[in-house]
Amino acid sequence: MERTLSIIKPDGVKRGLIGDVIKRFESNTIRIAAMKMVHLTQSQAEGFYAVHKERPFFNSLVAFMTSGPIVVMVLEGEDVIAKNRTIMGATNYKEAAEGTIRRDFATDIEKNVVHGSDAIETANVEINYFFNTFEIIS
Ligand code: IDP
Ligand code: MG
Repeated sequence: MERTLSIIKPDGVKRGLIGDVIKRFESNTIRIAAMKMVHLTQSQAEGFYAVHKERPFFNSLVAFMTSGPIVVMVLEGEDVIAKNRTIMGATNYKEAAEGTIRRDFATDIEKNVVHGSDAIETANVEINYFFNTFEIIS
């Protein structure tokens, strides 16, 4: 059993897509093991996206991620890291497969509705960034 971090980004929350996103996880036999809504500060967003700090879009990404509340979740299931990435679709919604969250809802390469961890190591780091042991329901 694997765990991954999922975020419904500020565009998804503002546009009323929380239910749509969660429905796609639950209908794909992914279990929500933890969930909360937070509004990131600048330093919290910079810390979360630290791996991207040299990228040209970093400042814009941080501004976007602090522009409103986000919903942060721990997803649990078999092969859930890859499975979530498949359900999300490609970073650029124009390249995302039919029926993925980003293809159906994203409006911009940056404002792409959801985040998902990309590997076991990053999933662990990202889950621990937002949740302590007592907040994750086994
Ligand atoms: P991912 O979210 O699909 O894993 P990453 O490459 O890790 O994609 O990028 C993190 C986030 O940074 C993306 O989800 C998106 O919001 C933003 N981003 C990535 N590439 C670009 C870009 O070329 N322009 C603007 N924003 C970008
Ligand atoms: Mg990524």
